[in-house]
Amino acid sequence: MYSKYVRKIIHIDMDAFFAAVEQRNHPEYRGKPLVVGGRPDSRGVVSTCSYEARKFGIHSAMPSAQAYKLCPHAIFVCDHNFSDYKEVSDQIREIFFQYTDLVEPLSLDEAYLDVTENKMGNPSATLIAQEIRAKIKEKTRLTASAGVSYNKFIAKIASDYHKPDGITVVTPPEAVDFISKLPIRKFWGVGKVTEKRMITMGIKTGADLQKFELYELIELFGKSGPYFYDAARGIDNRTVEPSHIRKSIGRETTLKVDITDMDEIYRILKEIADDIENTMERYKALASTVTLKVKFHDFISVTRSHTVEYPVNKSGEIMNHIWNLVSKTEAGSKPLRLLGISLSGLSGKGFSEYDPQLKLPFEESLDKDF
Ligand code: TTP
Ligand code: MG
Repeated sequence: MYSKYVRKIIHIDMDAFFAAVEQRNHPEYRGKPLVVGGRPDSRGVVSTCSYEARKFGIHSAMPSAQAYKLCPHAIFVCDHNFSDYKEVSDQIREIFFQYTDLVEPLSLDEAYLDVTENKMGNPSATLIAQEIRAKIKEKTRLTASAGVSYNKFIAKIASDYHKPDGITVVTPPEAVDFISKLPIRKFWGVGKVTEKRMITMGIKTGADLQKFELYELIELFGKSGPYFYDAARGIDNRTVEPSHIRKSIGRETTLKVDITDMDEIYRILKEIADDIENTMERYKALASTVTLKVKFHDFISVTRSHTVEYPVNKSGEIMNHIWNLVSKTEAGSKPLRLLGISLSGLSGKGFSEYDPQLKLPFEESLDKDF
């Protein structure tokens, strides 16, 4: 038995979510490679794909054209049936709330639950997770995977461990061993760039990370150092936050070819700003900080932020600030491969309500380093 202060956290994540909904709704799609996302003849990317398609190497955020090359006979669903996905999302959420009010949705198909104390008075988080998975299957005819542990970090990684339709339980005594086997990419905050850097330092797995002293990790990774130190030891005290308050609204685009032309840079940023204006409108939000992100051809990313005197939400206003920030980078001389804008310091009605629409395919790579 563990101390009563040990928390019981479940992370639930639906399997191949959009693709699974399509296969459920269209029996003729079942058992086949299926891609949901942009058209293969466009610059669009894959939102997700069925497990049959994953065997061909297709994955989220990959250009649809590349997915087509890998598997020309795959079924491409390019019109999003968003209301179907939202309906399932509401159904699973209703199931979560039967157990606890401490539910933190991360996206349409994914949530953390703190079941340390739960409405059923059930002391076993593992049994609760199994019940939830069974109820989801019964109600939606779709499968979900679950991770059960004593903190968010491990529960989330665990839910991925026996996907699809699996459950993984990691108890406190098992945690350090579990983490030692993880590829470094699995750690939250490790995107492509950090992964590359870590690998050059010989850090490939959790075990490698565990060898570093706290001061060494601070030297190497600055303010992320203490986070990596704790994570490697299975320490994560973040609480499950019931209402997921959006902290930023942003969008980024990886360009088809690297560019230096300032007119072209302006045009693309304006397109992004227009898109963000629409989202801000939906949220009825205003933002006090405007951030530009650029990634150069050598994969070096730079962000520049500006906190504005008068909060903004219109594309024109956003562009005024962004264009100023562009001049503080090497854009124009050094070839660019990615452009992004993000607004934070949000205020106003509506924005605090989680909006899954933000995780649609045109939102390209969800770079964890941003
Ligand atoms: P995920 O849970 O990341 O993926 P998934 O449910 O499709 O597959 P898995 O079995 O590995 O969990 O994302 C949930 C949904 O969010 C996914 O079905 C489609 C959407 N999505 C995008 O639109 N763009 C993306 O880049 C990602 C990662 C997901
Ligand atoms: Mg999922």
